[in-house]
Amino acid sequence: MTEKIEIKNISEAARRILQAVEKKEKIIVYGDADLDGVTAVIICKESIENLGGKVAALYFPDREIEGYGINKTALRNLEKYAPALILAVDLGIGNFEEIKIAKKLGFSVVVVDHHEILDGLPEADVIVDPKQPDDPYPFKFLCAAGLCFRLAEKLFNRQMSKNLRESFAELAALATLADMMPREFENIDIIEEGLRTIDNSFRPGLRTFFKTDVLNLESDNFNRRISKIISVLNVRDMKEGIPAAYKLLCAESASSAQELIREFLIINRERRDKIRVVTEEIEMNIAEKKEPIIFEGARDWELNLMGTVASIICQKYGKPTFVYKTLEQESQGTVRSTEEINSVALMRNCKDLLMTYGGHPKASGFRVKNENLEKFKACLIKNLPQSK
Ligand SMILES: [Mn+2]
Repeated sequence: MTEKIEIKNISEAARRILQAVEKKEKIIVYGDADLDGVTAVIICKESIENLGGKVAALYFPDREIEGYGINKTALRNLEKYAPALILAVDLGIGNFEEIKIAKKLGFSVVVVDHHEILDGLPEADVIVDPKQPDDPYPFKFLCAAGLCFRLAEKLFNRQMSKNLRESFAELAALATLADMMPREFENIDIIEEGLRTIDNSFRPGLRTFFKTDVLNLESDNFNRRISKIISVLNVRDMKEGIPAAYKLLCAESASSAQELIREFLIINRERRDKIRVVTEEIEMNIAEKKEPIIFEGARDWELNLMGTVASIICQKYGKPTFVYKTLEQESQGTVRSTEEINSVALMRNCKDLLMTYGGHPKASGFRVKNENLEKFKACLIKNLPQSK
């Protein structure tokens, strides 16, 4: 039998985590606060616990306050756990400086990410990211939860219980859909496997969507229900460092799950109104401009709306769209781009003007000092691939 090609370093990551479990090292699971990150964190946390390990802390950076990824505020908050193993999921691949600091503080760092590789790799102990140029694994488009599902398979070495596997597949399926990964190859398998059991999920936070009329759906269209579930789970609400989606997916009873869902539906409605206001403001701003990109920001926009707003504008106008919130010293922004223009590659041309940047070709982000905003915009326009 031929040896199956593996995702680069996935066995190494599993080995390092198992070692931490065995030696009773403290483990911190550190993930992005979006649905992909949250589900990736849950898969890792429950894997470690089922293997007899202890998770000392979970950490989700608050984008409004700390920004994206591993950041200095977070490291200051986590310093008290060192020495410990940080398992960073759905982020980390662009955190060169921060991972260096983490290592100095006494942390080991394992990164499981699926974002674009920037200029080289951070100095983490183990890096799993299928976008690494020398990763032989043929499929490059697993979401972070999908990668963690594969990592869990390694951790359990075919001894994963049926229940656990079903539950992880459900989470990975939702994340694959929510992160809008291409529906091809392995992703199709994950989606099919996960959606097969989701209506009977052992998680009250999922089962409740099917067993009650909490969504108020007149029709019983399965696909509509799934996209409704994802929109509820996508609610950007963070309390005491825990994202809403985590609370719901880990809810312990049907009644608490129902209560949370009702709360999130209200938050989502308010959010939709806010999105409409910002979108209209941008459309007025750009009405007179004839620029090849859309580059708009303000001080009073909420950072957590920027992604959705940028998606709407980008789709409507067909131009790379940079939407940012201006803070005291710097601006933080979200990018949505067209099929033709890789936003990460475009920003790479301007990286000297940026504090950080990264993400996916069609969806990414950046941080820039306010004094460099205009230069950054000019640089982007200058570096646009010439079309037609
Ligand atoms: Mn992701």
